[in-house]
Amino acid sequence: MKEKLQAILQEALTATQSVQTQQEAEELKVRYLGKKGELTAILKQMGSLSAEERPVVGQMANEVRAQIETAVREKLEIIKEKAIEQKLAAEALDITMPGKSNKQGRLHPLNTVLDDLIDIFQSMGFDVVDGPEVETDYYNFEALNVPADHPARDMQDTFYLGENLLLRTQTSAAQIRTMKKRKPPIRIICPGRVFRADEVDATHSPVFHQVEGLVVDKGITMCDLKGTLEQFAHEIYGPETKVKFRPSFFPFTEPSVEVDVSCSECGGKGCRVCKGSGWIEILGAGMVHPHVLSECGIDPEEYSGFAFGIGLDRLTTTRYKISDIRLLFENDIRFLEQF
Ligand code: 2U9
Repeated sequence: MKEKLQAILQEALTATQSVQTQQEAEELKVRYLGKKGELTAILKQMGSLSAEERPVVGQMANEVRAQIETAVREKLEIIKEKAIEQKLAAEALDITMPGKSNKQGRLHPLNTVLDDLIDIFQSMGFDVVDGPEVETDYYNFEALNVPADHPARDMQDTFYLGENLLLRTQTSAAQIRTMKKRKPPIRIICPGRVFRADEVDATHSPVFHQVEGLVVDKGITMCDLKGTLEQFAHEIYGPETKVKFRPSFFPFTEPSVEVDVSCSECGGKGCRVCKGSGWIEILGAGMVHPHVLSECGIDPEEYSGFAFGIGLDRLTTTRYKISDIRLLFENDIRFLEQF
C-alpha cells in the first residue's frame, strides 16, 4: 500500500507539471483527491491493514494528500499570474501616442452669409418664407408676367420635369403664393435653392441660391426700395460703401434696376476683384409690375410694391474671395475647414 501511495504521489506531481489551465488543475484535484479519486480508493482499503500499519499508512496518506494539494495550489497560482500578465500585455496603453482630437462642426460659408442677410432684413421687419423647389409653369413664369416666348422658358435655360412642372428658376414663385394667401402689408424675404440649365464654370452652377425680397403696401415708392437696399449694402459692406442704381429690365418689375456697390477691395479705384471698374453688381430689383399684383388679387391702383433678388453664391464668393463657385458645392473638407 505504501508503494501504491508513493506511485500516486509521483503520478499526481508529474501530471500537475503539465497542467495548463485552471480547469485542468481542478480536474486533476478531483481525479486524485475527490470522493471517487485514487487516494480515497486506497484509503478505503485501510481496514485490511494491521493495527500497527494503519496509523503509519494513514499518516503517509495525509502527507501525500497535503503534497498533492500544495502542488495543485502552486500550479493554480502560476496559472492565475500568467493570465493576469497576458491580460495586462493585451491591454497595454501606449501613452506616448498622439491624441485624437474631435473635429468641430461649423457653418457652411453660404449659411453664414445667409444668416447675416436674414438678421439684416428681419431687423427691418421682414418675415422669412419658404416654398417648394418643384414648381408649376404658372407660379414660376406666368404669374410673374414672363411671356410665353421669353428665353428663360426655353428648355435650354429651365429644367422641365413635365409639360407643366419644373425646377424653380427663382424663388419669386414662393412670394406669389404668399401674396395670394396674405393681404398687404407684406414684407417678406424668401431664401432658397434655384436651378438653371447653365453650363458649369467658375461663375456658373446649375444649382445656386437666391434671397428674394418683396414689400407690398399702400404708397410704396422707389424711395423705399432705394432706402432699404442702401441700408442692406451698408450693413453688409460697411457704411462708407457707395451704392449705384442702374436702369435695367425684368418682366416682373417696372421700372427695374441693377444695384452696384463700390468695390470693398480697392475702395473704387479698380482692381482684379471688380475687373478694373471700381464697382461690383450685387442685386437686381424694381417696382412690382402691376400685372403681377393684379394676378395675385391685389389692386395695383390701391397698392404698390418693390422686389429684389440677391445672388447668395456671388455675395459669398466676393466676401471670402473664393475664386470658383464650384467650391461651394463640392463639400471638400479642406475647403470648408477654412471658414
Ligand atoms: C415678385 C415680383 C418680383 C425679384 C427680382 C431680380 C430683380 C434679380 C437676380 C439676382 C441675381 C437673379 O440670382 S440672380 O441671378 N434677380 O435681378 N429679382 S427683381 O422680383 C420679384 C419677386 C417676386 C412677386
